[in-house]
Amino acid sequence: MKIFFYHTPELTPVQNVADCAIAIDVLRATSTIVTALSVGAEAVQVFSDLDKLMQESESWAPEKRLRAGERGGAKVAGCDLGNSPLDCTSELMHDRRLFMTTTNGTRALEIIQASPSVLAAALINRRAVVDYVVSHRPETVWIVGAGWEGSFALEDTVCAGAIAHSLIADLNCTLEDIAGNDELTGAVALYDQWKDDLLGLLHHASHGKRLLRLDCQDDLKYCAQTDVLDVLPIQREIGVLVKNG
Ligand code: 3SL
Repeated sequence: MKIFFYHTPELTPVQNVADCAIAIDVLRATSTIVTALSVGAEAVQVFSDLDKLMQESESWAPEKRLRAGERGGAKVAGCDLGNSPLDCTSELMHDRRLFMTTTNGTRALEIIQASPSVLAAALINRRAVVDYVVSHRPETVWIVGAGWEGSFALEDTVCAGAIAHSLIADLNCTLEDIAGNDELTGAVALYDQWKDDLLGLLHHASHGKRLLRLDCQDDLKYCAQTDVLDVLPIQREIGVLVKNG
């Protein structure tokens, strides 16, 4: 197995696909997707384009849908929700489809949607992602960070490192055996340095600081937790993620 990490959707190759592709947006899109499915959302359907989201969701009965829209960290006017995982209560989500667009995370999912196996990962569901990869043994794995508008993000990189770190232990191999590119080696080094203070790292991250300015300190605390939800979002049809199993 070879694992490649790409810091942003823009840096991800488009001419071929991996056997398994994993999108990460710790702050906060993939953390929100995992949480929404954990409390009973029927599915999460992702869009990079707000107009397309509005069009597609229009054909759903209002009691069966929710629209989540985020730009620049803030809720988009006309949507029911922004992008806080803490808004995902079972009362709200139960049996509804969450139609979602965010600045970067939904773009990361879109860029890998042609892969035969598309997963959404965050720190909160790292173990579920690792278990899937260990049991399916794909030959090539791409991990794609959402980043922020084309730039590197510490929180996505540390999560890629956390996934690789566990895979190395579970597959009983070395970093050299599985690292497909230098970015993955860098991600594992970042995780090794910060694994005991992930919340501290999120406070250093530029998007973490942006969210703190928007008063989202509880979101950071929530998203910094590791392995707390045994939920694996997997793409069932293009753009539609459901709970695996
Ligand atoms: O960029 C994104 O996709 C979002 O996750 C950003 S935010 O955390 O909702 O601000």
